[in-house]
Amino acid sequence: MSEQQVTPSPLPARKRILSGIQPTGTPTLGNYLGALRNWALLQNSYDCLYMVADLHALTVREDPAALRRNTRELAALLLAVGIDPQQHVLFVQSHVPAHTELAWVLACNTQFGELSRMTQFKDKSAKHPDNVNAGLFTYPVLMAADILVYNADLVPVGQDQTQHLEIARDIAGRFNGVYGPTFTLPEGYVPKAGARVMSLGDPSKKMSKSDPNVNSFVLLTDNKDVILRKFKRAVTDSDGVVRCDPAAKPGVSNLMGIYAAFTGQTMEEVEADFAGKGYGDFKAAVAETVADALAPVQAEYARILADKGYVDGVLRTGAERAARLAGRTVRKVYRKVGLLQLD
Ligand code: AQP
Repeated sequence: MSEQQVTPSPLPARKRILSGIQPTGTPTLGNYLGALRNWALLQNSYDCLYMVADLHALTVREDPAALRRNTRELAALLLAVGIDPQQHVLFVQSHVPAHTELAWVLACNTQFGELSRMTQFKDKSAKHPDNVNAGLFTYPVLMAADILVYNADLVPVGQDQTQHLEIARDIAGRFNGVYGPTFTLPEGYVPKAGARVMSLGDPSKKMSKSDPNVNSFVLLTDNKDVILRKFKRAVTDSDGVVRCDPAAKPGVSNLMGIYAAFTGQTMEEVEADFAGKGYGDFKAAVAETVADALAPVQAEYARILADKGYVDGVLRTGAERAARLAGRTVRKVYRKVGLLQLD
């Protein structure tokens, strides 16, 4: 055999993706279809950083014990949907101080006017008029820091978050202009199958885990009976035909979207399958499909959550790896803006 070693040519560097989810409660079917299911798939093509965004959750008053519990449970759920902590990085935002360190510098490079135009600030302050705090206002700066601190190339965004990505790009571009090339300008990544799931109680609103109406959402941890009951009560219309028409039939169209997201069917195929059948049969079929799809995730979740030491170990390693990447950016930024660094 020849002594000569064959050096494999290096693989092309993969693009980096960052995404986060707030531990404001148990994720819903909306979080799953709109984000988590895609997060697992993206791991095949990108280097992924996934974070439990606990600092963002503080913009709304959270019960401290619930926040702590939700944070660990959410990490366990992310592992259960298939996030691979060996190949990718899974961490909790507050475990990596570089996010808040960078956020301050970025805040000093963000204009009051641009933050005042953010629609989410207007929406959330209307929703919580008794707690319009400064964190709610500067939230987009922290989000920009989350993205820029890792020089993420891509950020999966839903329609409601495009404004946040825009402001992150604006801040990065401005900083690069003043201090020289520092940050990668992140692009939005629109997932191929990124269904927006609407509330079961009011299909004009998105399904949200913090909705006070528990019948408006399906939680990823709901058992089959609960899922069947919630879909049975879902708001539809009086015309009794399973047909997709989001403007005239938002409730039925939403249920069709959920069904199609799991079966992989087109809306036409769903319509054909339920032609001549009533809403009762249709809702039961949607509920069965959802419950069957969630069952393996739920079993895996229970198994992982039972091993608290494992979950915490994953988060500790994830924080160390994230901090190494993020620390480099913060040091560079501190140097560029003129903060004295000691040898
Ligand atoms: N209804 C939805 N349909 C599709 N995608 C959704 N996402 C949220 N709701 C839907 C996506 O889930 C990811 C994580 O969201 P988040 O928890 O960080 O914040 P959110 O968007 O505010 O989600 P919720 O459930 O509505 O939380 P609360 O009630 O706390 O405000 C994001 O990618 C989001 O697009």
